[in-house]
Amino acid sequence: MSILSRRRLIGAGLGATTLAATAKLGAHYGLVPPDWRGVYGPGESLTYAAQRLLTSQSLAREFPRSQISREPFANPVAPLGDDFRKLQVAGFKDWRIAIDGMVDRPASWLLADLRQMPSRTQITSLQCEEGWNYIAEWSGVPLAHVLDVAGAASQARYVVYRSHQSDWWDSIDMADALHLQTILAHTMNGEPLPVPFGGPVRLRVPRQLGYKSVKYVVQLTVTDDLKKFGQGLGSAAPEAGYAWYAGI
Ligand SMILES: Nc1nc2c(c(=O)[nH]1)N[C@H]1C(S)=C(S)[C@@H](COP(=O)(O)O)O[C@H]1N2
Ligand SMILES: [Mo]
Repeated sequence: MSILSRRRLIGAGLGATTLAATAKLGAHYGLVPPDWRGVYGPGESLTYAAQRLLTSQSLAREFPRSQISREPFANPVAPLGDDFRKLQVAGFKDWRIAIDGMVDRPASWLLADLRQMPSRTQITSLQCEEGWNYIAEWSGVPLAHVLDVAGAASQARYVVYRSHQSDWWDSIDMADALHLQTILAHTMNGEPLPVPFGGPVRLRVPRQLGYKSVKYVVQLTVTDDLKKFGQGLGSAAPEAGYAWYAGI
């Protein structure tokens, strides 16, 4: 994109001439979030388009060890059910993560496979939309690595991810999916990721609010179209009134 058209897009937003004009430009550049028709739709489009243009490569803040929270807060989750318990009792040795959709090599990996893959360690903050946050060290496989191993298509635009908790699913665009801080975290503060924090594996998306860091991930689907999933809003979050794009 040329600097001039960048200015045009940002200028349209900052001048707030009309949100409709921004939405139109956003659509032209493929920067319209899937939930833009909601009550806050035009505003969300503006945030998403502006952040994507200005910060698509930027890093979420990383902290020194001394800043790790002594008492990280595990936000309670709905009961996990018997299937989950069985897997847990067996030490998650049969836990699988599948990848499908627009990939050359669909796969289903065991947790042990994941633990063999390259890993990145980062000390970042988890920020809930309700205002609290904590800092912890997470290690896991960069999502970019598994996308590479599976051979994600170059036309892919999003990765949809699902939890073992069937009502929890979300998606991110390729800028976040390929971002080096987006990891399938299996380790927290040097220990196997505890169940209350999403163990055995959660997707950590530190550039977005906590709800995008879905716990108990079992499936990744690469796609170019979010309309096919759920109500077509890209995530369970907008179905409950939260924004699909939750950049911080
Ligand atoms: N599967 C699943 N993932 C989830 C949730 C959940 O209830 N179920 N809660 C989300 C919300 S709202 C937040 S703020 C964070 C909380 O992460 P924490 O328990 O590590 O604090 O997890 C997110 N991921
Ligand atoms: Mo949250």
